[in-house]
Amino acid sequence: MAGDHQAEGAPPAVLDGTGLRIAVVAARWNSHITLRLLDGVRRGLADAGVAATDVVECWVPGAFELPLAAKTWALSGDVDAVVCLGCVIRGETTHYESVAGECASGIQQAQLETGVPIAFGALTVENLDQALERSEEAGGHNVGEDGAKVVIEMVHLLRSIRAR
Ligand code: INI
Repeated sequence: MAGDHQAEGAPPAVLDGTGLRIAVVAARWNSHITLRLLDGVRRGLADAGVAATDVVECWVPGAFELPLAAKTWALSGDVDAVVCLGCVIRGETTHYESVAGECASGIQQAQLETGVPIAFGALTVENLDQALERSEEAGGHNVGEDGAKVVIEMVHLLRSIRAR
Protein backbone atom coordinates (compact mmCIF):
# COMPACT_ATOMS: atom_id res chain seq x y z
CA MET A 1 0.00 0.00 0.00
CA ALA A 2 1.07 3.59 -0.51
CA GLY A 3 1.60 4.18 3.20
CA ASP A 4 4.38 1.59 3.14
CA HIS A 5 6.35 3.34 0.40
CA GLN A 6 9.99 3.86 1.27
CA ALA A 7 9.37 2.68 4.86
CA GLU A 8 12.16 0.10 4.84
CA GLY A 9 14.24 0.33 8.01
CA ALA A 10 11.86 2.72 9.79
CA PRO A 11 10.13 1.56 12.99
CA PRO A 12 6.61 0.22 12.43
CA ALA A 13 3.57 2.40 13.07
CA VAL A 14 1.29 1.76 16.05
CA LEU A 15 -1.96 0.72 14.40
CA ASP A 16 -4.18 -0.18 17.35
CA GLY A 17 -7.51 1.52 16.89
CA THR A 18 -9.19 -0.03 19.93
CA GLY A 19 -11.44 2.52 21.60
CA LEU A 20 -10.74 5.26 19.06
CA ARG A 21 -13.64 7.32 17.68
CA ILE A 22 -13.26 8.38 14.07
CA ALA A 23 -15.27 10.68 11.81
CA VAL A 24 -15.27 10.08 8.07
CA VAL A 25 -16.30 12.92 5.76
CA ALA A 26 -16.93 11.96 2.14
CA ALA A 27 -17.61 14.19 -0.86
CA ARG A 28 -20.63 13.40 -3.01
CA TRP A 29 -18.87 14.70 -6.15
CA ASN A 30 -17.51 11.63 -8.01
CA SER A 31 -19.31 9.42 -5.50
CA HIS A 32 -18.62 6.33 -7.65
CA ILE A 33 -15.01 6.82 -6.47
CA THR A 34 -15.56 8.21 -2.96
CA LEU A 35 -17.78 5.21 -2.14
CA ARG A 36 -14.83 2.97 -3.02
CA LEU A 37 -12.62 5.09 -0.76
CA LEU A 38 -15.24 4.76 1.99
CA ASP A 39 -15.04 0.98 1.69
CA GLY A 40 -11.28 1.31 2.12
CA VAL A 41 -11.62 3.45 5.25
CA ARG A 42 -14.10 1.02 6.80
CA ARG A 43 -11.72 -1.86 6.03
CA GLY A 44 -8.68 -0.05 7.43
CA LEU A 45 -10.48 0.97 10.62
CA ALA A 46 -11.94 -2.50 11.18
CA ASP A 47 -8.53 -4.13 10.59
CA ALA A 48 -7.06 -1.82 13.24
CA GLY A 49 -9.74 -2.75 15.77
CA VAL A 50 -11.93 0.34 15.57
CA ALA A 51 -15.52 -0.64 16.43
CA ALA A 52 -18.08 0.15 13.74
CA THR A 53 -20.13 1.91 16.44
CA ASP A 54 -17.19 4.28 17.02
CA VAL A 55 -17.20 5.44 13.40
CA VAL A 56 -19.43 8.27 12.26
CA GLU A 57 -19.84 9.00 8.56
CA CYS A 58 -21.18 12.11 6.88
CA TRP A 59 -21.30 13.61 3.39
CA VAL A 60 -20.51 17.02 1.92
CA PRO A 61 -21.24 18.33 -1.60
CA GLY A 62 -17.65 18.35 -2.90
CA ALA A 63 -13.98 18.27 -1.98
CA PHE A 64 -13.99 22.02 -1.42
CA GLU A 65 -16.34 21.51 1.56
CA LEU A 66 -14.25 18.78 3.23
CA PRO A 67 -12.07 21.09 5.39
CA LEU A 68 -14.98 22.88 7.07
CA ALA A 69 -16.79 19.66 7.95
CA ALA A 70 -13.53 18.07 9.14
CA LYS A 71 -12.68 21.06 11.31
CA THR A 72 -16.16 21.04 12.82
CA TRP A 73 -15.76 17.37 13.75
CA ALA A 74 -12.29 18.05 15.13
CA LEU A 75 -13.61 20.87 17.34
CA SER A 76 -16.60 18.83 18.51
CA GLY A 77 -14.54 16.80 20.97
CA ASP A 78 -16.55 13.76 19.90
CA VAL A 79 -13.85 12.12 17.79
CA ASP A 80 -10.12 11.39 18.03
CA ALA A 81 -9.46 11.89 14.32
CA VAL A 82 -11.07 12.58 10.97
CA VAL A 83 -10.60 11.01 7.53
CA CYS A 84 -11.59 13.14 4.52
CA LEU A 85 -12.51 11.49 1.22
CA GLY A 86 -12.87 13.19 -2.12
CA CYS A 87 -12.00 12.89 -5.77
CA VAL A 88 -10.99 15.77 -8.04
CA ILE A 89 -10.26 14.80 -11.64
CA ARG A 90 -8.25 17.35 -13.63
CA GLY A 91 -9.95 16.70 -16.94
CA GLU A 92 -13.42 17.20 -15.47
CA THR A 93 -13.12 20.75 -14.22
CA THR A 94 -11.70 24.10 -15.19
CA HIS A 95 -11.04 24.94 -11.54
CA TYR A 96 -9.13 21.77 -10.64
CA GLU A 97 -6.24 23.71 -9.09
CA SER A 98 -8.61 25.74 -6.88
CA VAL A 99 -10.71 22.82 -5.67
CA ALA A 100 -7.76 20.45 -5.14
CA GLY A 101 -5.48 23.10 -3.65
CA GLU A 102 -8.05 24.58 -1.28
CA CYS A 103 -9.09 21.12 -0.18
CA ALA A 104 -5.51 20.11 0.65
CA SER A 105 -4.51 23.34 2.34
CA GLY A 106 -7.83 23.58 4.19
CA ILE A 107 -7.39 20.10 5.62
CA GLN A 108 -3.83 20.86 6.67
CA GLN A 109 -4.94 24.15 8.24
CA ALA A 110 -7.76 22.38 10.10
CA GLN A 111 -5.49 19.78 11.64
CA LEU A 112 -2.83 22.33 12.56
CA GLU A 113 -5.40 24.64 14.17
CA THR A 114 -7.19 21.90 16.11
CA GLY A 115 -4.39 19.46 16.92
CA VAL A 116 -6.66 16.64 15.75
CA PRO A 117 -5.29 14.33 13.02
CA ILE A 118 -7.15 14.74 9.74
CA ALA A 119 -6.23 12.50 6.81
CA PHE A 120 -6.14 13.90 3.29
CA GLY A 121 -7.92 11.03 1.59
CA ALA A 122 -8.92 13.11 -1.40
CA LEU A 123 -7.69 11.91 -4.76
CA THR A 124 -6.35 14.65 -7.03
CA VAL A 125 -5.81 12.84 -10.29
CA GLU A 126 -5.48 13.33 -14.04
CA ASN A 127 -8.19 10.89 -15.12
CA LEU A 128 -10.68 8.22 -14.08
CA ASP A 129 -8.18 5.37 -14.49
CA GLN A 130 -5.88 6.93 -11.89
CA ALA A 131 -8.83 7.36 -9.53
CA LEU A 132 -9.77 3.68 -9.92
CA GLU A 133 -6.15 2.60 -9.33
CA ARG A 134 -6.13 4.45 -6.00
CA SER A 135 -9.46 3.16 -4.73
CA GLU A 136 -9.11 -0.59 -5.15
CA GLU A 137 -10.76 -3.42 -3.27
CA ALA A 138 -9.20 -5.37 -0.38
CA GLY A 139 -5.61 -6.33 -1.19
CA GLY A 140 -5.17 -3.48 -3.65
CA HIS A 141 -4.20 0.15 -3.17
CA ASN A 142 -6.91 2.26 -1.58
CA VAL A 143 -6.20 5.79 -0.35
CA GLY A 144 -9.14 5.56 2.05
CA GLU A 145 -7.53 2.57 3.73
CA ASP A 146 -4.26 4.49 3.88
CA GLY A 147 -6.09 7.40 5.53
CA ALA A 148 -7.55 5.14 8.22
CA LYS A 149 -4.07 3.88 9.11
CA VAL A 150 -2.54 7.35 8.99
CA VAL A 151 -4.94 8.84 11.53
CA ILE A 152 -4.58 5.91 13.93
CA GLU A 153 -0.79 6.25 13.81
CA MET A 154 -1.03 10.00 14.33
CA VAL A 155 -3.40 9.73 17.31
CA HIS A 156 -0.89 7.47 19.07
CA LEU A 157 2.06 9.63 18.11
CA LEU A 158 0.44 12.83 19.40
CA ARG A 159 -0.61 11.11 22.63
CA SER A 160 2.94 9.90 23.22
CA ILE A 161 4.41 13.34 22.53
CA ARG A 162 1.88 15.04 24.86
CA ALA A 163 2.58 12.48 27.60
CA ARG A 164 6.32 13.25 27.74
N1 INI B 1 -15.68 18.73 -6.32
C1 INI B 1 -15.09 17.53 -6.21
O1 INI B 1 -15.08 16.93 -5.12
N2 INI B 1 -14.46 16.97 -7.30
C2 INI B 1 -14.44 17.60 -8.50
O2 INI B 1 -13.84 17.02 -9.45
C3 INI B 1 -15.07 18.85 -8.64
N3 INI B 1 -15.07 19.53 -9.91
O3 INI B 1 -14.76 18.90 -10.92
O4 INI B 1 -15.40 20.71 -10.00
C4 INI B 1 -15.69 19.42 -7.50
N4 INI B 1 -16.30 20.62 -7.58
C5 INI B 1 -17.23 21.08 -6.56
C6 INI B 1 -16.55 21.75 -5.38
O5 INI B 1 -15.91 20.79 -4.56
C7 INI B 1 -17.57 22.47 -4.51
O6 INI B 1 -18.53 21.58 -4.03
C8 INI B 1 -18.29 23.60 -5.25
O7 INI B 1 -17.35 24.49 -5.86
C9 INI B 1 -19.19 24.42 -4.28
O8 INI B 1 -18.44 25.03 -3.25
